[in-house]
Amino acid sequence: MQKMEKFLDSTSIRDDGHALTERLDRDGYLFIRQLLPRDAVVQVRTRLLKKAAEGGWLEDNSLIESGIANQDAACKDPEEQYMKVFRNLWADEELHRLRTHPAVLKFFEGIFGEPALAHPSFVQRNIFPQREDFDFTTQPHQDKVHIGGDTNYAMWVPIGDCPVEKGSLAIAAGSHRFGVLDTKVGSGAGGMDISVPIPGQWITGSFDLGDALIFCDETVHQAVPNQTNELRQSFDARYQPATHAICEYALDPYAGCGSWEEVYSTWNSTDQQYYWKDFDLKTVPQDRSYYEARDKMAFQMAENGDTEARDALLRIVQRDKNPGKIKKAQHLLIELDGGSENSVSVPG
Ligand SMILES: O=C(O)CCC(=O)C(=O)O
Repeated sequence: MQKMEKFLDSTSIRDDGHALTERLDRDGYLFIRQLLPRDAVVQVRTRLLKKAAEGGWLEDNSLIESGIANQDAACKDPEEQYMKVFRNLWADEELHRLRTHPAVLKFFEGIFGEPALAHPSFVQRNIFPQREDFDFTTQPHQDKVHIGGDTNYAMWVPIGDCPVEKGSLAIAAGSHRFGVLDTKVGSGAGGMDISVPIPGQWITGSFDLGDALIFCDETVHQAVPNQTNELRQSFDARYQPATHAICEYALDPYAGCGSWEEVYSTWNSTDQQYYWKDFDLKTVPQDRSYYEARDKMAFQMAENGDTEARDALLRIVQRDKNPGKIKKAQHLLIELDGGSENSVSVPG
């Protein structure tokens, strides 16, 4: 693993919106200790580990709370094997309420100087340990190409203590000042990796329960490999001033997780359901140009037998609205997998 410096700790200025904004503009990130109450994170950790165990992701002969991964079940988003278990984790009502916790909204309101909107869509991640036969970690990327809308800020929170070797997030500090960088097909977020030299200085650090990392949508970031034997669980949510434009797509549940009605049918309480409908939101369509470029490259690569195109093709099958592209991606996946249709998930 490449050697990185440590995050600058901004906890001492957490109540000073002006100082936070200045630092965010300068470095592209903020690291805040105990932004979320420890107990609230512990509660979500317990619930998600139980669901992970039920899905076969944890080692049979170990305590659930230790979170030891069952390496035979190692898988990743967007594989169907992953999605089957993941949907239940993503829908968790206490997880949803953690990202709209009053302490978090107050923190962002201090920065924005107006009410903060938490995007309805967010990501929950489960990263299996790195092994010879399973090696997946999030590659360097910027969120802007995926999230769209006006400038928004991510908050990354590990659901459990996360020493660097468990796969912490790393930030290229200062990289947000260079605009949107070129991408290529890859296994990173949205099946895209950055294809040009990355500006800024890579930094990372260990997280205790409740610590949070905030960064803007043009800050390049990646995860370091999970070198423990535990499942690394985290969530990343996005926040913006409520009066700014939000991409329509950010109002939907995470891709592959069904409709809001389906998600909410699993909840015991209506607290926080459809909370964004209380805002007078300005929406903009998704800028699909980055995905269209990715898909063109992925089709070409797959036609040349390059299996690196696989994740991008799976994403087309699962998420694209164009039936012609879906059919083509399904066909190429079958060819890449040597004629097996088992691994191709067809959107419902
Ligand atoms: O948790 C990870 O591995 C990646 C997180 C990420 O890419 C994000 O927060 O935007």
